[in-house]
Amino acid sequence: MNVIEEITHENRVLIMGILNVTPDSFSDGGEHNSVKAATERGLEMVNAGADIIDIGGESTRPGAAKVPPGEEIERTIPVIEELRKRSDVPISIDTRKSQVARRALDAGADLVNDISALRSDPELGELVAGRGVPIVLMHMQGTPETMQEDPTYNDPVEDIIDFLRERIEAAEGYGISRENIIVDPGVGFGKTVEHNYEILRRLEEFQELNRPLLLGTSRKSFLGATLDLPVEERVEGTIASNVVGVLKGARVLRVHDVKEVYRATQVAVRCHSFSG
Ligand code: YH5
Repeated sequence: MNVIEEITHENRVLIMGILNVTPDSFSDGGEHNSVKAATERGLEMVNAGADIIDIGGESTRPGAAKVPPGEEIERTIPVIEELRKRSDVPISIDTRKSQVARRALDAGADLVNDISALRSDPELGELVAGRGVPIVLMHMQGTPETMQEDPTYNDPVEDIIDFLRERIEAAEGYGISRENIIVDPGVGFGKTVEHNYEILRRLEEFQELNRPLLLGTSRKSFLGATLDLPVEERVEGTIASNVVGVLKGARVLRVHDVKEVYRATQVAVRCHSFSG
Protein backbone atom coordinates (compact mmCIF):
# COMPACT_ATOMS: atom_id res chain seq x y z
CA MET A 1 0.00 0.00 0.00
CA ASN A 2 1.31 3.48 -0.80
CA VAL A 3 0.92 6.33 1.67
CA ILE A 4 -2.23 7.87 0.20
CA GLU A 5 -3.92 4.44 0.10
CA GLU A 6 -2.96 4.02 3.75
CA ILE A 7 -4.39 7.43 4.65
CA THR A 8 -7.64 6.82 2.79
CA HIS A 9 -7.96 3.31 4.18
CA GLU A 10 -11.04 3.10 6.37
CA ASN A 11 -10.72 3.09 10.16
CA ARG A 12 -7.10 4.18 10.17
CA VAL A 13 -5.52 7.25 11.66
CA LEU A 14 -1.89 7.85 10.80
CA ILE A 15 0.72 9.51 12.95
CA MET A 16 3.11 11.91 11.19
CA GLY A 17 6.20 12.36 13.37
CA ILE A 18 7.85 15.79 13.20
CA LEU A 19 11.57 15.79 12.44
CA ASN A 20 12.91 19.36 12.46
CA VAL A 21 16.39 19.62 11.02
CA THR A 22 17.02 23.29 11.72
CA PRO A 23 20.46 24.11 13.22
CA ASP A 24 19.00 24.47 16.75
CA SER A 25 17.57 20.91 16.61
CA PHE A 26 20.57 18.56 16.09
CA SER A 27 23.53 20.93 16.12
CA ASP A 28 26.00 19.34 18.53
CA GLY A 29 29.13 17.82 17.04
CA GLY A 30 29.32 18.57 13.32
CA GLU A 31 27.57 17.58 10.10
CA HIS A 32 27.92 13.79 10.23
CA ASN A 33 26.83 13.54 13.85
CA SER A 34 23.80 15.76 13.37
CA VAL A 35 22.62 13.66 10.39
CA LYS A 36 23.06 10.53 12.47
CA ALA A 37 21.21 12.03 15.46
CA ALA A 38 18.31 13.27 13.31
CA THR A 39 18.02 9.89 11.56
CA GLU A 40 18.02 8.09 14.89
CA ARG A 41 15.27 10.36 16.16
CA GLY A 42 13.29 9.47 13.00
CA LEU A 43 13.76 5.75 13.61
CA GLU A 44 12.79 6.21 17.26
CA MET A 45 9.52 7.81 16.16
CA VAL A 46 8.86 4.92 13.75
CA ASN A 47 9.44 2.51 16.63
CA ALA A 48 6.98 4.51 18.75
CA GLY A 49 4.18 4.29 16.15
CA ALA A 50 4.85 6.92 13.47
CA ASP A 51 3.48 6.04 10.01
CA ILE A 52 5.08 9.02 8.24
CA ILE A 53 8.14 11.14 9.09
CA ASP A 54 7.83 14.83 8.18
CA ILE A 55 11.28 16.34 7.61
CA GLY A 56 11.62 20.12 7.55
CA GLY A 57 14.61 22.46 7.36
CA GLU A 58 12.78 25.78 7.54
CA SER A 59 11.46 27.17 10.82
CA THR A 60 7.93 28.44 10.18
CA ARG A 61 7.19 29.53 13.72
CA PRO A 62 5.77 33.07 14.00
CA GLY A 63 8.47 35.62 13.17
CA ALA A 64 11.08 33.08 11.98
CA ALA A 65 13.69 34.19 9.45
CA LYS A 66 13.76 33.02 5.79
CA VAL A 67 16.07 30.16 4.80
CA PRO A 68 17.73 30.09 1.34
CA PRO A 69 16.96 26.91 -0.70
CA GLY A 70 20.60 25.77 -0.68
CA GLU A 71 20.64 25.76 3.10
CA GLU A 72 17.29 23.94 3.35
CA ILE A 73 18.69 21.30 0.94
CA GLU A 74 21.89 20.86 2.99
CA ARG A 75 19.84 20.37 6.14
CA THR A 76 17.20 17.96 4.86
CA ILE A 77 18.58 15.82 2.00
CA PRO A 78 21.33 13.96 3.95
CA VAL A 79 18.76 13.03 6.61
CA ILE A 80 16.24 11.82 3.99
CA GLU A 81 18.99 9.73 2.32
CA GLU A 82 20.07 8.18 5.60
CA LEU A 83 16.52 7.51 6.85
CA ARG A 84 15.61 6.01 3.45
CA LYS A 85 18.62 3.65 3.72
CA ARG A 86 17.58 2.50 7.16
CA SER A 87 13.76 2.35 6.91
CA ASP A 88 10.94 2.12 4.37
CA VAL A 89 8.75 4.50 6.41
CA PRO A 90 6.96 7.05 4.20
CA ILE A 91 8.88 10.35 4.28
CA SER A 92 7.25 13.75 3.89
CA ILE A 93 9.27 16.82 2.89
CA ASP A 94 8.04 19.94 4.69
CA THR A 95 8.90 22.72 2.25
CA ARG A 96 7.45 25.55 0.18
CA LYS A 97 10.26 25.36 -2.39
CA SER A 98 10.33 23.25 -5.58
CA GLN A 99 14.15 22.97 -5.55
CA VAL A 100 14.04 21.42 -2.09
CA ALA A 101 11.08 19.15 -2.88
CA ARG A 102 12.74 17.91 -6.11
CA ARG A 103 15.91 16.89 -4.29
CA ALA A 104 13.85 15.32 -1.49
CA LEU A 105 11.75 13.23 -3.89
CA ASP A 106 14.94 12.16 -5.72
CA ALA A 107 16.37 11.09 -2.34
CA GLY A 108 13.34 8.90 -1.66
CA ALA A 109 10.71 11.15 -0.05
CA ASP A 110 7.12 10.05 -0.72
CA LEU A 111 5.01 13.18 -0.28
CA VAL A 112 5.18 16.97 0.03
CA ASN A 113 3.89 19.05 2.95
CA ASP A 114 3.47 22.63 1.71
CA ILE A 115 2.26 25.08 4.38
CA SER A 116 1.67 27.65 1.63
CA ALA A 117 -0.73 25.36 -0.29
CA LEU A 118 1.10 25.99 -3.60
CA ARG A 119 1.08 29.79 -3.25
CA SER A 120 4.88 30.19 -2.81
CA ASP A 121 6.35 28.43 -5.81
CA PRO A 122 4.39 27.59 -9.00
CA GLU A 123 7.07 25.07 -9.97
CA LEU A 124 6.17 23.03 -6.88
CA GLY A 125 2.72 22.38 -8.40
CA GLU A 126 4.29 21.21 -11.66
CA LEU A 127 6.77 19.00 -9.80
CA VAL A 128 4.13 17.30 -7.62
CA ALA A 129 1.88 16.76 -10.65
CA GLY A 130 4.74 15.32 -12.72
CA ARG A 131 5.89 12.94 -9.98
CA GLY A 132 2.35 11.83 -9.12
CA VAL A 133 3.00 12.15 -5.37
CA PRO A 134 0.58 13.23 -2.61
CA ILE A 135 0.62 16.79 -1.25
CA VAL A 136 -0.65 18.41 1.95
CA LEU A 137 -2.40 21.75 1.31
CA MET A 138 -2.50 23.83 4.50
CA HIS A 139 -4.41 27.00 5.30
CA MET A 140 -2.45 30.01 6.52
CA GLN A 141 -3.63 33.62 6.79
CA GLY A 142 -0.71 35.95 6.01
CA THR A 143 2.91 34.79 6.08
CA PRO A 144 4.89 33.26 8.97
CA GLU A 145 6.55 36.68 9.51
CA THR A 146 3.29 38.56 10.13
CA MET A 147 0.47 36.03 10.51
CA GLN A 148 -0.11 36.49 14.26
CA GLU A 149 -0.41 40.30 14.11
CA ASP A 150 -4.20 40.59 13.70
CA PRO A 151 -5.86 37.43 12.34
CA THR A 152 -9.40 38.24 11.18
CA TYR A 153 -12.14 36.05 9.71
CA ASN A 154 -15.75 36.41 8.72
CA ASP A 155 -16.36 32.80 9.88
CA PRO A 156 -13.04 31.03 10.48
CA VAL A 157 -14.24 27.51 9.60
CA GLU A 158 -16.20 28.61 6.52
CA ASP A 159 -13.37 30.88 5.35
CA ILE A 160 -10.79 28.09 5.75
CA ILE A 161 -13.00 25.54 3.97
CA ASP A 162 -13.50 28.02 1.09
CA PHE A 163 -9.74 28.58 0.93
CA LEU A 164 -8.99 24.85 0.87
CA ARG A 165 -11.62 24.27 -1.84
CA GLU A 166 -9.95 26.96 -3.94
CA ARG A 167 -6.46 25.48 -3.36
CA ILE A 168 -7.68 21.96 -4.29
CA GLU A 169 -8.86 23.46 -7.60
CA ALA A 170 -5.55 25.27 -8.06
CA ALA A 171 -3.68 22.01 -7.41
CA GLU A 172 -5.86 20.22 -9.96
CA GLY A 173 -5.03 23.05 -12.37
CA TYR A 174 -1.37 21.97 -12.16
CA GLY A 175 -2.44 18.41 -13.02
CA ILE A 176 -2.35 17.06 -9.46
CA SER A 177 -4.91 14.31 -8.97
CA ARG A 178 -7.61 15.03 -6.38
CA GLU A 179 -6.87 11.58 -4.95
CA ASN A 180 -3.39 12.81 -4.02
CA ILE A 181 -4.54 15.81 -1.99
CA ILE A 182 -4.60 16.00 1.83
CA VAL A 183 -6.07 19.12 3.47
CA ASP A 184 -5.13 20.86 6.70
CA PRO A 185 -6.82 23.78 8.54
CA GLY A 186 -3.40 25.07 9.65
CA VAL A 187 -3.86 25.36 13.41
CA GLY A 188 -1.77 28.32 14.66
CA PHE A 189 -1.10 29.83 11.24
CA GLY A 190 -2.76 33.26 11.36
CA LYS A 191 -5.26 32.29 14.06
CA THR A 192 -6.09 33.55 17.55
CA VAL A 193 -6.48 31.08 20.43
CA GLU A 194 -10.26 31.33 19.97
CA HIS A 195 -9.98 30.67 16.19
CA ASN A 196 -7.93 27.53 16.91
CA TYR A 197 -10.53 26.21 19.36
CA GLU A 198 -13.37 26.97 16.97
CA ILE A 199 -11.54 24.93 14.28
CA LEU A 200 -11.22 22.01 16.70
CA ARG A 201 -14.83 22.25 17.93
CA ARG A 202 -16.14 22.28 14.34
CA LEU A 203 -13.56 19.96 12.76
CA GLU A 204 -16.29 17.65 11.34
CA GLU A 205 -17.28 20.42 8.93
CA PHE A 206 -14.03 19.90 6.98
CA GLN A 207 -15.37 16.48 5.90
CA GLU A 208 -17.41 18.29 3.23
CA LEU A 209 -14.17 18.70 1.23
CA ASN A 210 -14.13 14.90 0.82
CA ARG A 211 -10.38 14.77 1.33
CA PRO A 212 -8.36 13.28 4.19
CA LEU A 213 -7.77 15.82 6.94
CA LEU A 214 -4.39 16.42 8.59
CA LEU A 215 -4.30 18.08 12.01
CA GLY A 216 -1.25 19.82 13.47
CA THR A 217 -1.77 20.96 17.07
CA SER A 218 1.43 19.56 18.58
CA ARG A 219 2.86 21.71 21.40
CA LYS A 220 1.36 24.85 19.84
CA SER A 221 0.83 28.17 21.64
CA PHE A 222 -2.97 27.88 21.97
CA LEU A 223 -2.34 24.92 24.31
CA GLY A 224 0.18 26.97 26.25
CA ALA A 225 -2.37 29.80 26.49
CA THR A 226 -5.02 27.51 28.02
CA LEU A 227 -2.69 25.76 30.43
CA ASP A 228 -0.16 28.54 31.06
CA LEU A 229 2.61 26.06 30.31
CA PRO A 230 5.83 26.33 28.27
CA VAL A 231 6.40 24.30 25.11
CA GLU A 232 8.09 21.35 26.89
CA GLU A 233 5.03 20.92 29.15
CA ARG A 234 2.36 20.65 26.46
CA VAL A 235 2.22 16.90 25.85
CA GLU A 236 -1.10 16.38 27.68
CA GLY A 237 -2.71 19.26 25.81
CA THR A 238 -1.30 17.78 22.60
CA ILE A 239 -2.84 14.39 23.44
CA ALA A 240 -6.23 15.93 24.30
CA SER A 241 -6.42 17.97 21.10
CA ASN A 242 -5.46 14.94 18.98
CA VAL A 243 -8.05 12.71 20.67
CA VAL A 244 -10.65 15.40 19.89
CA GLY A 245 -9.31 15.46 16.33
CA VAL A 246 -9.69 11.70 15.91
CA LEU A 247 -13.28 11.75 17.22
CA LYS A 248 -14.08 14.48 14.70
CA GLY A 249 -12.55 12.70 11.73
CA ALA A 250 -8.88 13.74 11.43
CA ARG A 251 -6.93 11.10 9.48
CA VAL A 252 -3.31 12.25 9.90
CA LEU A 253 -1.92 13.66 13.17
CA ARG A 254 1.30 15.70 12.90
CA VAL A 255 3.04 15.45 16.28
CA HIS A 256 6.36 15.62 18.12
CA ASP A 257 5.36 13.22 20.94
CA VAL A 258 4.69 10.14 18.84
CA LYS A 259 4.64 7.51 21.58
CA GLU A 260 2.15 9.37 23.78
CA VAL A 261 -0.17 10.44 20.96
CA TYR A 262 -0.05 6.98 19.36
CA ARG A 263 -1.10 5.25 22.59
CA ALA A 264 -3.93 7.72 23.28
CA THR A 265 -5.31 7.81 19.75
CA GLN A 266 -5.23 4.02 19.26
CA VAL A 267 -7.89 3.96 21.98
CA ALA A 268 -9.75 6.98 20.59
CA VAL A 269 -9.93 5.46 17.07
CA ARG A 270 -11.85 2.49 18.45
CA CYS A 271 -14.45 4.91 19.88
CA HIS A 272 -14.99 6.61 16.53
CA SER A 273 -17.51 5.46 13.94
CA PHE A 274 -16.01 6.24 10.57
CA SER A 275 -18.29 7.44 7.81
CA GLY A 276 -15.81 6.54 5.04
C1 YH5 B 1 0.74 22.10 10.58
O1 YH5 B 1 -0.09 22.36 11.46
N1 YH5 B 1 2.83 23.17 11.60
S1 YH5 B 1 5.41 24.06 11.85
C2 YH5 B 1 4.85 26.57 17.12
C3 YH5 B 1 4.93 25.84 18.29
C4 YH5 B 1 4.96 24.45 18.23
C5 YH5 B 1 4.91 23.82 16.99
C6 YH5 B 1 5.92 26.22 20.36
N2 YH5 B 1 4.17 22.67 9.90
C7 YH5 B 1 2.11 22.49 10.66
O2 YH5 B 1 4.76 22.68 14.44
N3 YH5 B 1 2.55 21.47 8.52
C8 YH5 B 1 4.07 23.27 11.10
O3 YH5 B 1 4.91 26.51 19.45
C9 YH5 B 1 2.95 22.17 9.61
N4 YH5 B 1 0.38 21.41 9.46
C10 YH5 B 1 1.26 21.11 8.45
N5 YH5 B 1 0.81 20.44 7.40
C11 YH5 B 1 4.76 24.77 13.32
C12 YH5 B 1 4.81 23.88 14.51
C13 YH5 B 1 4.86 24.57 15.83
C14 YH5 B 1 4.82 25.94 15.91
